[in-house]
Amino acid sequence: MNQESYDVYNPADGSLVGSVPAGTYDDVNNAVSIAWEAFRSWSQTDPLDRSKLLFSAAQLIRADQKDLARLLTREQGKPLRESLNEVAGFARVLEYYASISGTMHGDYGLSKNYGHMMVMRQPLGVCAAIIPWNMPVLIMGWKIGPVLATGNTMIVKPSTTAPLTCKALAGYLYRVGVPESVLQLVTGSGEVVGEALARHPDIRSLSFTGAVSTGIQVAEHAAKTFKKTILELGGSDAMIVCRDADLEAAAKGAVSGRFFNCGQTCTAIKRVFVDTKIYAPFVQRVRELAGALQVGNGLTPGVDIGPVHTKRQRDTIHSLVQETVNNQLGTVMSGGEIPDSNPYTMGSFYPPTILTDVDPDAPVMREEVFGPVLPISGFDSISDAIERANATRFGLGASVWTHDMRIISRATQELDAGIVWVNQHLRIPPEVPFGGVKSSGLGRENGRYALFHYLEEKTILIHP
Ligand code: TXE
Repeated sequence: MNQESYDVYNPADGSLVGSVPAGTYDDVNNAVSIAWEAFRSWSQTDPLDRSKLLFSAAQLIRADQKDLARLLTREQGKPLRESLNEVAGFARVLEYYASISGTMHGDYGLSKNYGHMMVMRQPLGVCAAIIPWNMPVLIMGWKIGPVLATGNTMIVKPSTTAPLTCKALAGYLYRVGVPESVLQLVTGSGEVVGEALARHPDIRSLSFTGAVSTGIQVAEHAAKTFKKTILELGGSDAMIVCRDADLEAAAKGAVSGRFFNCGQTCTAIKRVFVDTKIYAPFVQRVRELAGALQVGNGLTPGVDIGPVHTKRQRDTIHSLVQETVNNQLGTVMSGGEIPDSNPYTMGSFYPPTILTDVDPDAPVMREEVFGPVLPISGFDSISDAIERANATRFGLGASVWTHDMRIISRATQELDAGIVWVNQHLRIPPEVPFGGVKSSGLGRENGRYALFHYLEEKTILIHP
């Protein structure tokens, strides 16, 4: 048993939040053996019994939502209100999969030549998940919900820097009767635990959420060991605001869609394209709304934006902004500099930043900016807007703000994205598939679509 551990710190003030074991290759090997042993009996359980366990865990989690949310805010940084929603979102995902766990039947046909033709759907076996730090709780829910519902077993590597709430949540599943061997968490670094999971020959599925560069490495290892793979690698979502849009709703949508979770959301609005006819009033309103946002420790009541999760992430964000501004590829309307005052000197905070008249080739348009930075630029025609929205290697989400059915029809067909919103952004119900195209990844999570990933078809032909 590995005894080494490492500490987890609060990004708002550097205080110690807790510590977890630093997992090793041996820990992963051991977990895989345990998970296969557990699979024998767990895969034979009745879907209804698995549903009952998921419903019970969700109920307990909802009862302790406040304590769990405080822990999430302390280790991740996000405002308490957002943590409360994320914990409730985790419970909702469990409830959703509990409600559909018994619905994945096979298929049947009768043939004169071949007899009874049946298609049986069986769980894969041992599955693995690698979780990021930005939405650690909700994303763990997306990955474990369909796995447990389908009778698979799972090994989860939580985010290295935000593993504590995930660990606590697993404890609720154990309390209601999910065996610890069915859902195991191995904490530690991506380079050791994550890579060991990706390389392991006896893991049948790998679901990864994180950076594109890491996703490529993980996918290479997974391909060599024939794992079914889901990759969710972030995005650079465009928001297109047309001249007939409800300006107030669009401005509010831009601010919440960008600054929620301190901008660290895969489907955050990362580029805004506004019809030049309404550019000035739109930008003005966005500036007013963003100016009212309170930056501070996520536990302080009234705070809207917590710290960026790590100093390294903050440095990356700031350098993309500086590179854009220094090369005159955009103008700072607000933010853009880190103030030498509280709370900025206490933790890795970054001010809500708005950049206007941003060039399509600016670094803040080209790269995924994982922080509170909103680049805005004008467009003259919807063709131009769609072309610019698609001019990125990413393709996770996009939104169009209009009530013109011709534009809605065109944009929903032509935007290269896994999800297209109309007059809203960033909302992801558990019932519908979630995932991207192009460099945003492969495969889909959520909805009954995820159940197909975790079940394999077996053909049975019975000649009478
Ligand atoms: O991600 P990493 P980072 C994007 C976002 C962000 C950037 C870097 O743009 O600025 O990625 O974030 C584990 N083998 N997204 O560096 O490293 C790691 O421990 C296997 C978008 O934090 O990809 C963690 O559990 N696993 C994204 C997980 O991978 C490895 C959410 C993600 O970390 C590994 C997060 C390896 N070699 C970042 N190296 C989204 N899709 O929303 C690391 N990990």
